[in-house]
Amino acid sequence: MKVSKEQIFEYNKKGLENHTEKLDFLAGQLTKKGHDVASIVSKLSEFQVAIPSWALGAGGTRFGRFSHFGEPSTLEQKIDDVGVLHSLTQTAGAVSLHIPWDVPSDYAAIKEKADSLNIKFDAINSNTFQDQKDAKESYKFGSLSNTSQAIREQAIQHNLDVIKIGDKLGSKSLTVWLADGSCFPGQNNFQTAFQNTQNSLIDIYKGLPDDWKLLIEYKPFEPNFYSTVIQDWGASLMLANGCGDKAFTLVDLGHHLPNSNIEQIVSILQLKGKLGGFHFNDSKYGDDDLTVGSIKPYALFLIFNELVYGMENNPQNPDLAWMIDASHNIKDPLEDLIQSLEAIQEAYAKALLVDQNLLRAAQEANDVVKCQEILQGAYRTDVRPLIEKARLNTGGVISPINAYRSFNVREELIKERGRNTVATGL
Ligand SMILES: [Mn+2]
Repeated sequence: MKVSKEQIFEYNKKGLENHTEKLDFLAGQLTKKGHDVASIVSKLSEFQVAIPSWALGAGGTRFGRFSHFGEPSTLEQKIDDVGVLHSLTQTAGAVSLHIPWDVPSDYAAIKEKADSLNIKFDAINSNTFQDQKDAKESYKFGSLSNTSQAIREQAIQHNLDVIKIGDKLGSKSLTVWLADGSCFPGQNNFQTAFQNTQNSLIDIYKGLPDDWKLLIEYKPFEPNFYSTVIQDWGASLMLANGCGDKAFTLVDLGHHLPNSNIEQIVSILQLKGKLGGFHFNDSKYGDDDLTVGSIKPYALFLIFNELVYGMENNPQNPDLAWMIDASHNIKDPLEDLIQSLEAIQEAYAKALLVDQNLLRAAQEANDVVKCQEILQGAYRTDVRPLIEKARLNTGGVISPINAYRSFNVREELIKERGRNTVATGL
């Protein structure tokens, strides 16, 4: 299934007049306020978010999984699906693979396919949170932190193998998320578990090519419910600092206890040059992996406001690896991802409308009311015409969900792949 340029052209014709009318009005208003509309639109066009390979199939819960039919069952098909997303939205120009779920059988063919669809290979993810078929050792009681040297060595070797796979595809970073921890008080010696993890990460770090980064992701709980070895940004940052300059903290929006101030976390990590990547999702209670922006869009905007500030003011922080880390079991996975991509772009566009000079002046004057007015003024702006324009400028469609449905993408995928396909992943 491929969406052709002709299809997109014909589709856009129908909505063009309405779009232009809305854009002209908004652009006029924004220009009067001193915004450079063309520059905002071009920043939106440039912003690319990686799609995790596992989100292309319906997500599961520990109670069950409902297939959405026509799911990709091979890596080739997963890349095809990202290609569909990218051709509609022009903002999904990268894929993030999970090993061992996505080991290519033919590297040249996979690279060629991705190139032809303008898809890059972003951060590659290792997996030591479940046992693999034929594995000698089990991760039941942890991987990089395990008390057994043989188990730690197996987990380290897996990460080194993942780096090699990523290197062949053009990835430039390895993301490590560990499920390691304990379910009951007394089960783990916290210090031993942390020190083992540090030493294991150093061994992995030594295997990184010079131009690679190691991204260390944290999460407070689940699947362990008493302690997690890398529980928060502080633990992640200590481990990254213990590895070296190429190691960074990765923030996943859903990996926080309720009401954590995530915008403050990303802000200070950028100040210290240690924010390596960001995973998007949304949640009501825990790591719910809900569609980005579906529950707390204002919180997402506040996070983006800090990310934009950091991108503009913190040259000491490297470019970030952006990835959606969400998937649900009752939506069409591709529609879910389109909604997430749109929510990300909306939050980004609104953050770009915050007048940083005006905000700084209000902060200096301790004008608390003005500070809030500036942030909420940007947030309340309907920026959708800007996003439509960014998509149109790069060959995408005005309205991705609407186009996806009118092109009958899912029906076509079911015709090609059948109803009983199941994507690899959780
Ligand atoms: Mn994540």
